[in-house]
Amino acid sequence: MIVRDLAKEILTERRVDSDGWSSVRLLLKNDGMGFSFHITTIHAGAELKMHYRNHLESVFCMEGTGSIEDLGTGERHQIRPGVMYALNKNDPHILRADAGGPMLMACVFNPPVTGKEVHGADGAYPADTEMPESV
Ligand code: 9YT
Repeated sequence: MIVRDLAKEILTERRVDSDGWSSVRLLLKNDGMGFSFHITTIHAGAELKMHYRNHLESVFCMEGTGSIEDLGTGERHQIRPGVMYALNKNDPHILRADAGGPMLMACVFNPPVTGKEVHGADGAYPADTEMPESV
């Protein structure tokens, strides 16, 4: 069994900070679960263009409000606590947090990320390889 405490792990190398977000990767590839599990904070007012070509991702909003724009269809969906989105088609998207405060999200990636990935210039994480600390 694996038991981890966010309040402790936030102080370790599991925490990754990048432009507009920070994340604590509570489960990674080397935990052997077949997915990774992250608690991610999207900073207030952040606008993040992403395209996970190599990963499927599901996200559940626990705190805060914002929106997600599907760049394939042009649809924009409101995000608030209790809303989940799944990028089941590797959908390119823009995630926006409202200016009033951050969004707190629980995120699952399949295949799992391995460690310190941050988004490349194309908004993706690389396919399953050992990652540089930043790109
Ligand atoms: C909400 C969202 O896009 N989360 C992505 C996960 C986070 N950026 C991370 O841990 O890499």
